[in-house]
Amino acid sequence: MLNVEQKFPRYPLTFGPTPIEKLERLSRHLGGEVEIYAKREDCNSGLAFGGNKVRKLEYMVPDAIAQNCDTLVTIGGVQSNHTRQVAAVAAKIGMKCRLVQESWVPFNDAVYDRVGNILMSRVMGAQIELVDEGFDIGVRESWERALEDVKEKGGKPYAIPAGASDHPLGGLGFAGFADEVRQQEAELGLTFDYIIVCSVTGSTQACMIVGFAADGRAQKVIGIDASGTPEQTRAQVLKIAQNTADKLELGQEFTLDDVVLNTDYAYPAYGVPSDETNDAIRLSARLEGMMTDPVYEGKSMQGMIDLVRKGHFAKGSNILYAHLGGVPAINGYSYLYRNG
Ligand code: 5PA
Repeated sequence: MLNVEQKFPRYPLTFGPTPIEKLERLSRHLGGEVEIYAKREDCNSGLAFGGNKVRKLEYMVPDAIAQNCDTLVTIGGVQSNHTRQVAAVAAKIGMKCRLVQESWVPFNDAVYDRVGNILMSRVMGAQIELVDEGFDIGVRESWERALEDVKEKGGKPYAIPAGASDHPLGGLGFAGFADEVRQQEAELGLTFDYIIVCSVTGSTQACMIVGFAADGRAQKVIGIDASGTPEQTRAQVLKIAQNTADKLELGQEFTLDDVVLNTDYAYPAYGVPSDETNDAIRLSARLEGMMTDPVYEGKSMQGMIDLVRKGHFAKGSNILYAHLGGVPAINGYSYLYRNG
């Protein structure tokens, strides 16, 4: 047990452990040689549809409160799930929210900047600035300017980087994930041989790696890159894994070998689904009633389906698909799915 909660203060924003659901019909459809389960992080909170950022923010909120901050300031694409979750958390804890939303995705649906995540962030009262800059998970000038602007206007900003990842506390939220899964494995009477996770800003995968390393499963965490800039994502995953292990005083060294990041499914670009991504979205929706999005989870779903079909997993394997949320963005792709 990493006992993250005993070492760092956590502000509860989630419902508790997320359910694990068997995807029976998808498993059978793919030949029945492996059993597929989904861990429903997409159902983790009542805060504006939840998702993977809420776990991370649970460890940042106590820090923001301790520093007497009054405004959460973060950054993402126009249909960022992360910014929507920060807006919801700010509302919940009574802080203001300032969002920089850049043109990370070369996609031009007429309603792209009006629906889904950005719609909810506006309704929740966030102050939103649209900036015409391309995709980059690193530190952005636009975000630094927003932080300065809050200060100039007499506010006290709390800086949350893209995806709540490259932050001293960014890895803590998912460090406890593996312990939670182990507990559920004991209840289900099985062990997961592989964990599939979509990766972009990196802290979700990073801390799954840290948690599953405890029983030798670090390399069983299969990241599916959705960034299209995998070298940056891979480096950030390793950096956050190491920082988090150090913070938790695990005395453990991680190397690039521990970071399994499959780069085969991010095409054609960040935020743009391929035909195969769309097929995967439709397949899991039609067999399981489980919605995934065209930016992240559709790509990891596509990756998992493709790897099963290619026989990548040994017969009898149990596979855990981490569903990290993100469905609201699908509204920004309304024309693409006009016929289903
Ligand atoms: C996101 C990220 P990491 O960024 O922790 O690697 O997680 C990838 C990921 N699935 C996976 C969903 C639904 C996600 O939203 N979203 C970002 C956003 O701005 O929403 C940080 C990119």
